[in-house]
Amino acid sequence: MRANVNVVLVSLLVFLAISSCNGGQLSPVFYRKSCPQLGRIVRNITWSKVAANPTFAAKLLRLHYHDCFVQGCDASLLIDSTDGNTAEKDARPNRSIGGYEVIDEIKAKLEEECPDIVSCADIVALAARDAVSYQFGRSMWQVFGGRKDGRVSLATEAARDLPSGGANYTSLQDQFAGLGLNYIDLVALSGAHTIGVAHCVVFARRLNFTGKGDIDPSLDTAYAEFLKTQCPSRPNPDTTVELDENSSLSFDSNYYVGLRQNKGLLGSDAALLTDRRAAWVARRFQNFHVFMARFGKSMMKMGDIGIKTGDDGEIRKNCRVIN
Ligand code: HEM
Ligand SMILES: *[C@@H]1O[C@H](CO)[C@@H](O)[C@H](O)[C@H]1NC(C)=O
Ligand SMILES: *[C@@H]1O[C@H](CO)[C@@H](O)[C@H](O)[C@H]1NC(C)=O
Ligand SMILES: *[C@@H]1O[C@H](CO)[C@@H](O)[C@H](O)[C@H]1NC(C)=O
Ligand SMILES: *[C@@H]1O[C@H](CO)[C@@H](O)[C@H](O)[C@H]1NC(C)=O
Ligand SMILES: CC(=O)N[C@H]1CO[C@H](CO)[C@@H](O)[C@@H]1O
Repeated sequence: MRANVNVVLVSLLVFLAISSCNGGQLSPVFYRKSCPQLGRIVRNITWSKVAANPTFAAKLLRLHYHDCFVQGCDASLLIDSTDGNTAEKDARPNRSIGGYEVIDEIKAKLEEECPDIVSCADIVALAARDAVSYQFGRSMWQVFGGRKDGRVSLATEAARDLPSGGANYTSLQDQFAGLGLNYIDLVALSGAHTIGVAHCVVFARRLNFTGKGDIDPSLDTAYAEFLKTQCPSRPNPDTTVELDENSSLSFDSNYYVGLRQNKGLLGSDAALLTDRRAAWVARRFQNFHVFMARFGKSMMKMGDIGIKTGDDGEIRKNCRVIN
């Protein structure tokens, strides 16, 4: 009798854990019958792309984030602008987004193997997971399927919905909360900045804080001097700096180590230390296993934002064009 109660309790907890992750709309077995080779195809192409060019990991991860934060995870970010419509991808915060060609290649292969079955939004979620996972040789979190592709993509919404690199803690927390993400998700997902780069213009203000050539007091002084050598006052607009110094190709917890030394590159990174609870979480995430477990969970929550199902969306044939 006691054992039965335990079984029921455990099943209930597992059920709650799963359903709280997907809002009940996405499924871990969504394509099991309709496209069983999906996982293998996405992983194969993503891994070979990242193996050939490790910077794709950051690009594909960021692609999924930008997609989900604007209009929900519906691949609206992949739509190309047309004569009458400036799409999300051409909005200012999107300028340095990349990885579209990887998604195109995966989609083309899937249209050969299971035509009209797999949404671009699900491909983006899978590719982000696989891009990060390549270095570990196994999938680091689960991706559920069932997202439909959206039919709208507007530059104005990208500018409104994506937090800026200079955002303070209050506005970051508000923007995340509006999407169902709490402060732990905010700290965990900011850890994505353990890979990739940022352009000088994004953090230039921290090196000339009040317009008198002074640096942002929340920035480590030696690090600020280093940044000034990388980003002179009129930098080449293409110049970039590693978000996680000396470790921008390795998905690890070094971001949190640097953050606590006031070497978070973006104002939004540094802002995490201005809140007591967030700073405490960031400290815990210096442990890679603690960070990674939560990062996967938060990615699943992020992958659940604004899901479109049924007639709210479509399965695009070409990820760049609405059917
Ligand atoms: C907390 C709010 C966030 C802000 C304000 C923010 C802002 C930025 C900015 C300004 C850049 C540099 C872009 C450039 O100069 O090219 C960047 C890069 C990046 N962001 Fe974020 N981000 C945030 C959250 C996230 C999240 C949630 C993810 C993914 C889960 C993410 C993943 C990345 C990656 C991987 C890069 C490097 C891209 C590359 O190297 O191509 N960011 N972010
Ligand atoms: C993986 O991709 C490569 C080339 O991109 C191809 O040669 C190989 O057959 C693929 N393997 C599987 C198992 O799909
Ligand atoms: C944070 O930024 C928002 C938006 O820019 C601003 O309205 C607010 O006053 C700022 N809060 C603090 C505490 O600086
Ligand atoms: C700092 O900003 C001010 C005002 O925008 C500008 O006049 C000055 O040249 C800048 N200084 C440096 C070192 O970039
Ligand atoms: C990164 O490497 C440079 C050169 O080796 C070194 O001076 C710097 O301290 C390193 N930064 C960190 C955070 O380890
Ligand atoms: C994919 C991409 O980079 N799209 C656009 C982002 O913004 C720049 C500059 O505004 C455009 O040149 C890109 O085509």
